[in-house]
Amino acid sequence: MGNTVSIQTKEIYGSRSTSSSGNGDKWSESLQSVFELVLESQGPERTARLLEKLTEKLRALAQGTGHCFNTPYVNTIPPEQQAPFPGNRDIERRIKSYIRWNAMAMVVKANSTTNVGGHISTYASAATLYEVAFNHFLRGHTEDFPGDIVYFQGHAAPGIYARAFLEGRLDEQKLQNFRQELAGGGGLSSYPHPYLMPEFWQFPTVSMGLGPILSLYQARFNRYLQARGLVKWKDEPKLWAFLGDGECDEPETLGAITLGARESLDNLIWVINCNLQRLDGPVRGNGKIIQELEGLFRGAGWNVIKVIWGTDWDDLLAHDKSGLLLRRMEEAVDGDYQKYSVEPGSYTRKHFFGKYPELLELVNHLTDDQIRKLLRGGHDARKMYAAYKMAVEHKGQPTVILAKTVKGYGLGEAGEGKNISHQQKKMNEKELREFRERFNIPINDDVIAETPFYRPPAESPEMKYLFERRKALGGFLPERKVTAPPLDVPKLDYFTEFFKGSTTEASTTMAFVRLASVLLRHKAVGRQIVPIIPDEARTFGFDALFKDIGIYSPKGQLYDPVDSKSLLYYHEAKDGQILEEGITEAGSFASFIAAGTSYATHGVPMIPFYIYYSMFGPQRVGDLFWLAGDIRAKGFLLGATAGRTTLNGEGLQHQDGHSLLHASTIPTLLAYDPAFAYELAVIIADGLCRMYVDGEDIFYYLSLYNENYAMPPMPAGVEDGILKGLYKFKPGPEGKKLKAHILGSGSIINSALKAQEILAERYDLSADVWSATSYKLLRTDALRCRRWNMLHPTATPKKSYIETLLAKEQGPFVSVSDNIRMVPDQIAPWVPGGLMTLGTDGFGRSDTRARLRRFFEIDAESTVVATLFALAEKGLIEHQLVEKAIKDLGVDPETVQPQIV
Ligand SMILES: Cc1ncc(C[n+]2csc(CCOP(=O)(O)OP(=O)(O)O)c2C)c(N)n1
Ligand SMILES: [Mg+2]
Repeated sequence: MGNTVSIQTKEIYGSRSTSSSGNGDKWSESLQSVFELVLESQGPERTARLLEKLTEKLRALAQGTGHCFNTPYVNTIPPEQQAPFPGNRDIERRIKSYIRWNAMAMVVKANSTTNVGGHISTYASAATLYEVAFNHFLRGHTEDFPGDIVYFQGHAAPGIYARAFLEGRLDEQKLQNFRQELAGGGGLSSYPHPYLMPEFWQFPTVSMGLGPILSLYQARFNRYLQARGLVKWKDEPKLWAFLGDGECDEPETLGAITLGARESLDNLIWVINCNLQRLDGPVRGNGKIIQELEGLFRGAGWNVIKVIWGTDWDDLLAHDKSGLLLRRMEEAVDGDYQKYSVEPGSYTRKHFFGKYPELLELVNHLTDDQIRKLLRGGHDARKMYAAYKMAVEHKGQPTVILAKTVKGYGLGEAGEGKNISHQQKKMNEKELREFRERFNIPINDDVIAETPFYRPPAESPEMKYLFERRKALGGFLPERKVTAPPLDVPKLDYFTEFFKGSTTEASTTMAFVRLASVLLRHKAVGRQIVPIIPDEARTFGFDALFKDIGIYSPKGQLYDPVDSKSLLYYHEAKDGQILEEGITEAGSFASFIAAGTSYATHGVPMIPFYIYYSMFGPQRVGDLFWLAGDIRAKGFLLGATAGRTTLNGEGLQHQDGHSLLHASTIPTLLAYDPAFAYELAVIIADGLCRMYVDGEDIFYYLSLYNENYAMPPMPAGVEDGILKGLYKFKPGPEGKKLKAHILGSGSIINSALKAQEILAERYDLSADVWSATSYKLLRTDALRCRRWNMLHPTATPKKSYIETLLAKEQGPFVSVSDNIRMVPDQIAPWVPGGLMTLGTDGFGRSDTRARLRRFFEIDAESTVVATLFALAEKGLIEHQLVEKAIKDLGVDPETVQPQIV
């Protein structure tokens, strides 16, 4: 990769006779003459290589001479190397204009009667980027081609809808109801949301930064599927991600780009719309976003194609004998360029060209209006076509295209290039007329104020062309089609070893690793499993799988691993099954999403098991969790080493007691907190069936703990309770005076069981111990019933599972878990007589489990005290007995409570 010095066209450099500084520097002039001679005789590519070599030598001599990852501020593709545009420019321009109009009309119309918002200026700046791609590059799904994968920039959605309207895929009523999804006849979602438009959108993108990272890991997942022989494509699909320049400030956008080069993802193309603006103002007013991004991407090993200037500028550059035009281009900052896009041509003449008299001469032949219309590269279909062509043909590296545009292009006074452009959603009649004139939209004066949609007649050349192009490219985009066959998932009896229990102590994490290895051997689903880990396999015991199934690496293993003689050696393989992502929860989650949506993206159902430190789950990458619901991902998330006190030594930043609450906020995520190996097996077996046989678009979160204890055998008939969220695990002894119930979950069920013994032995109390596997599911079921009862007030009321289950029980209810109290509190309204909750609210800290559990008051003794207090509160025992228990059990009533404000 030539990333030190780049050579531009002969037009730029070839005819220069004086040094660009013009200060008579002899050395500079001599170098310039030699350079021109070499260029003349050797051509640009060889000259570039020679210069690179010389620069390397110079660096060796002068330490600290920095690398330069930038090329001059001109197009990467010189005019003479530009592929000719094969389309009909006039027709394409007209189609694009109609789409522009409809996209604008959709937003203006919606906001004339509602306040639903919408964006005009993003698509206005990106129209050419999209249209050239739609007419010439983006390939649809056909019988023998899976279709290219396209991430559309969220705020450009109106333009994508407008095109689908011309294509006849969306009707006028749908457009009319843009952002009014609950209106009669249905509407269109604000942004790309597969959850809301499951046959249209494939990839949610509007939370900025998520589209880019998803596309990267999706590109790599496509390679993974091929390497493992799970798909066989004659022609590999390309992945296109259309992004904003402001979006590049999100760490998720750029944080993983080295993956693209490291794994040679030449199936990936990013198109960054560099309109120089974000929402409030310029992206880099005092600098140049294109140059900054170029440096970053080149440094990360990407192929970078800059499309800065339109064709009109080629001529000016070719006639610039002084080199001053390039210099002026380099000098002006993005804040200046933004101003040139809003001011008249006379301003640009004076302030841009006017800085050097030679440049004024260069544009003498142009009127102010012509100067104003000098196109930026991203608005020139010919330039964009050449860039895309180069990108799709490029081998060995991903490509990023940096296309310079104007935000709100074509909106004129209504918001072209202005700082308020992003928010513009209304246009007055005068502005509408100007827009119509500028883009030649055949709409009459008498109706223009109503901003009617425009679709050319079916037999018009535009419509014929549009359909012909899409037909040639295989069909329409975007389109979400689910074709995956159901999987022959294992039935419950496949997991019998987990139902027998074991006297050898084990944690639920260990049970999960065992279960995963059993599943990996299953003939129908074993190959579909995608284990994903962010560098914690050895913590969880997942390294046991390294040897057998290998870690995916496109290069295989080029070295002899230091631990090659060990059973758990670090085994990389070209067809490895594990995705070992390194320390990136965002990247790992992106892989989870790629695998979990493979049923829809590729028609190949894959089953991701993503295991990670639970603290670095939704708290760290919550937005991706939310997106997983939107995109209808399936699979299992395993939050390992969960529990504020169960993970004891790691302290405040690691000890998680709230992931289950976060997980409860995701509508399609089933959140479980299993205590025993058999619960894990029942939940996973059911999940496999619901997701991969019944076709439910749901996904699972399971807490896993690292505390070892004997795993009990499964009591009879508890499967349904496990799945619904609660069942009686161990009834208290018969013949006691008092009765109570303790709901335990995860490894803290052991506190409940020990409390059960103490209560029986010392306080003549029989406490039933229940395993609460999912407070979330209990709550949603109860809410559902309550709503139904409210809306059917005279019908026989429905009873939720929890109400039915607890109705016949006597005595108070206490819950104890290694999570904050809000997790069990979710069911409090439906527990007869209320719920006394113990939990780990407050920051964690390092200590022994025993001390931490006493500190957070979730150990057996604290549970006993809480149970007795609950009885006292109900008047069933004297408060003095509680005080006695506090003393007897050595609980200090005056210790400081964990801080919660
Ligand atoms: C994570 C996130 N933060 C903030 C926003 C709000 N937002 C929407 S668009 C926008 C500006 C986008 O600028 P840019 O990426 O340059 O896109 P352009 O519209 O200019 O093409 C912002 C801040 C968002 N959608 N997502
Ligand atoms: Mg922008």
